[in-house]
Amino acid sequence: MANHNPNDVSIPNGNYFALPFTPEEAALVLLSVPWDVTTSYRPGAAKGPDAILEASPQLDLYDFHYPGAWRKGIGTLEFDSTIPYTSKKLREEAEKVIIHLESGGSVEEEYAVKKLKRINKASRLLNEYVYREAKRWLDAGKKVGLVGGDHSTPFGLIRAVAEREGEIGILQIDAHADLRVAYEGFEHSHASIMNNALNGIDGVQSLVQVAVRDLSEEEAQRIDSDGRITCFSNHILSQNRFEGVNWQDQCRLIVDALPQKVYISFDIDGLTPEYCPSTGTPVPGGITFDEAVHLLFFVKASGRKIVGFDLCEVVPDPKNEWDANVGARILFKLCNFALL
Ligand SMILES: [Mn+2]
Repeated sequence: MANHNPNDVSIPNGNYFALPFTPEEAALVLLSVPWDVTTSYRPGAAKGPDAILEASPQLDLYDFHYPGAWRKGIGTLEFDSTIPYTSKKLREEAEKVIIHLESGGSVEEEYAVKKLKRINKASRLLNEYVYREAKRWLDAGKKVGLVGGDHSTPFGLIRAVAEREGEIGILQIDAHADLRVAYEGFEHSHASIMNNALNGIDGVQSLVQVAVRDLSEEEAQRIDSDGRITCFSNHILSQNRFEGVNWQDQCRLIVDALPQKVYISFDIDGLTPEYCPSTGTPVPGGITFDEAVHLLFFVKASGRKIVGFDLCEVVPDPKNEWDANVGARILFKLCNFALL
């Protein structure tokens, strides 16, 4: 750290943003979870952490909201290197299940049952792993951020944070509601993370969704009937905008719906697709990069505490760095807001 000159060109060192901190020295640690077993449309989120890590040293460290926040330390955790292999292997199984369902098969047929059993068991093990890792570092007094992976990956982190903090609210920026019940038979589908958090984690007292714009009827009914959920859908946000409500006032409405302790779950597809062209399930509409950053700032400026966060569904394009570049910049803002 003593030798780190933030004005020099950063030399990649295997850490996010090429920062010089060990996890022990850092106030915040990042856990990479390269896992995308249940992605339904276009895989690749398992490659997100590596790509973001590789793109991140090109960022300049000056933060316009909180200059020097990084000096508190952002550490990069070693992760279980078998995760991407298990993910790849199980993805092949999951794809067979999806093809089976798409061609009229059911999740009750033995062909699917056996595969689903294996996949669901592995997903539970992954959740346990993330929970243990997160708990270990939370117990050491650190904040923990997770870099996915698909949107199923943060379950263990949300659980560990909620256990520690008591009642928390989740701010979810996402094109999808992720309230499916065992989507395609996968208990821990990327499309089920918020259903699983609300049903499976006691401390999660509220969910505030932003930019949701691709929704099943069942999910819409769930939003209407579950008093813990407030959805600022893309539809509502656009309508307000067209009627002249500015983004600052929309941020106030969103943040007012959150409790004091906020966990941020950032699915990159919540942004407009120009910022995440390669993500697994892109949807037109969404909020811009600047709007997302202002919303995060507003959470912090309201006096709320950011107790943890994840960034998921960043899929790199092998031919260009843009998706990873945007991901690295969102990740840096998440870290800096969480550090203060
Ligand atoms: Mn999602």
